[in-house]
Amino acid sequence: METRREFFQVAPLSRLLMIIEVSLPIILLLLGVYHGFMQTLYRAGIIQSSGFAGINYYQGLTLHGVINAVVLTTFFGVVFGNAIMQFYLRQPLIPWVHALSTGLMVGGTLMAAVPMLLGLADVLYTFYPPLKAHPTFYIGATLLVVGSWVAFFGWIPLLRRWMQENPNTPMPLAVLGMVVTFLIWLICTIPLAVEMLFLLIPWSLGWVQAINIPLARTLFWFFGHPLVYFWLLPAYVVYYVILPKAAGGKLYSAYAARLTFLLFLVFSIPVGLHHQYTEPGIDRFWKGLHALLTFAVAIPSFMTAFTVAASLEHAGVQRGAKGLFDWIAKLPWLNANRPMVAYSLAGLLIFILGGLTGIVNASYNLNQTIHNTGFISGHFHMTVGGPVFLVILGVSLELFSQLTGKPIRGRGWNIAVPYLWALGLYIFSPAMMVGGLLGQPRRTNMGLTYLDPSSPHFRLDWVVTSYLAAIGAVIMIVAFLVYIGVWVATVAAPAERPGGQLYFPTAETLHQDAPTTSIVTKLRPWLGVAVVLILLSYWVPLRQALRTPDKAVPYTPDNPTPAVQVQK
Ligand code: HAS
Repeated sequence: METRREFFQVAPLSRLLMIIEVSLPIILLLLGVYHGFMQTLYRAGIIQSSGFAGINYYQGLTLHGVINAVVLTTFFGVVFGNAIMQFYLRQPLIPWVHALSTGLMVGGTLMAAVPMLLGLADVLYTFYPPLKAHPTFYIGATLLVVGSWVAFFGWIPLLRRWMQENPNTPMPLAVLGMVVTFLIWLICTIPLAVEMLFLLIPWSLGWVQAINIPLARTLFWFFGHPLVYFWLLPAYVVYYVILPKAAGGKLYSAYAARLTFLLFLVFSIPVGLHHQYTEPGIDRFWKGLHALLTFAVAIPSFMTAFTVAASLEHAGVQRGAKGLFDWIAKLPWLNANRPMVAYSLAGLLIFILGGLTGIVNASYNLNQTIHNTGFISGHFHMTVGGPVFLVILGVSLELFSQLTGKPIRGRGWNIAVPYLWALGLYIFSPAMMVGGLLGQPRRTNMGLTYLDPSSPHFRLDWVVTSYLAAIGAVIMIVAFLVYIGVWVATVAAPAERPGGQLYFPTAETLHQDAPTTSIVTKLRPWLGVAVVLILLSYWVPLRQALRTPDKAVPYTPDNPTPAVQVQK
């Protein structure tokens, strides 16, 4: 049973590195969020170019996607993991490993930023061919990933020592959640490394002229879907470990929570072909198998919906709720001293629609209707832009406050952020989804002729959905600006306690936790099943992709992204 613990004092070097890890992505986010907002104004025809200083549609979209979906999430996964490991394992990080990891991540990010800002890497956050970037983009992205691996490798000796010292205690739930998150990350970034080292980097350096596009895309999506669970699982750690306590109750079942994380380890990787249903060269059987496994990966999220709702209901009852739904009203929605409740509840409410639309996407036949339409943007903003983003914002501010010793300022404003964001997103995303169902494209740089009543391509219904999406985006940008205001006020506040005192409120479990003999306290069997499933589901598709002949895609420094040039 997990009980409340005292804070853990972080060593000075790790404290400094963690402040960098938590602050740098928030600073970059100013650029990332700005370019997202510009996309919506551009798509509604309110502005004619999607950014300042001549930044074009694809460049702005690349900055938006790479900063928000890749840089922010990777830094957050690492700094949150660093905090969880130190707090629950009660050990400091290994200083040189921590310094190496942060150095690689910061260096890699800056290296990738230069070509993006110069317009030499307009390849979007999905960066697969035929779009091509300057080599420094790929090398920078690779260093960012390697830095996150180093962080993970640095946790293993701590974990081993803890297990030797606590042989009869199951791994703390938060630690299990983060270890599973990074195991998924480690496995799924291996195909990405292969794509980078053997396909993309030689091709962008001009060492080879031709590239196997289906193979590169299959390797990318081998990484690309598990990636979303690398984003999601830290949020689940917060929902299972912190939220029930902050809401005034207990975790309904630690056993269910452990099983959830382990099921993600098994099912989150062999599903990437659901992004490639429409691509030729891979037999339908394998796409069908991945569709089936995609439905399987929704099961741990359904379990989470049940377990978290039951924990919240318990919290409501502890706070005096009587009837069937009274517990909802009794939750501390507006308690400014427990901001993680507001950030978590808003994220969960968004994820109901975000998750359900994922199941629509997974259906082989429904996918034919919505693939590459605005529906997909609607879906992923309600997942990565909803629960994931809000947990990142809430926890980053809390970590910054703990690391610097500065109290969070503007607490009332702070809890307005998630609800405002949710309101904006509940306008933005459904508008994108309805637009998608009406045929509105997901990404478009085709002159936006649908906005011009004199054009034969004019579509009034698309104008309406584009404007609604822009209205939602205005509300979201207001929420983000309020958040930045709270952050700046916090930075400006004088420290009130020594910096580096980590503390996570930790929920006890209502039903007994699993004994150490239980299968849900072991990692190896689940890892074994995961590897077998990956081999079974990817062996043939990769062989099929390998058979495709390489295709020459012209590359010159003036024409770094040929497909974009063609569309223009
Ligand atoms: Fe997805 C495309 C299928 C989850 C992100 N997804 C994307 C893309 C992104 C993305 C970024 O099968 C676009 C990639 C690109 O650029 O092309 N997705 C799924 C499925 C799930 C899913 C089945 N996706 C996510 C998550 C993401 C994410 C999570 C980010 C973090 N997705 C797809 C498919 C595509 C796709 C296809 C490709 C489409 C195409 O054609 O291109 C599932 O994991 C979802 C399961 C989730 C649930 C929801 C459970 C609800 C919960 C909330 C409970 C609420 C409570 C509140 C407790 C079943 C846990 C109660 C409280 C009160 C107070 C009342």
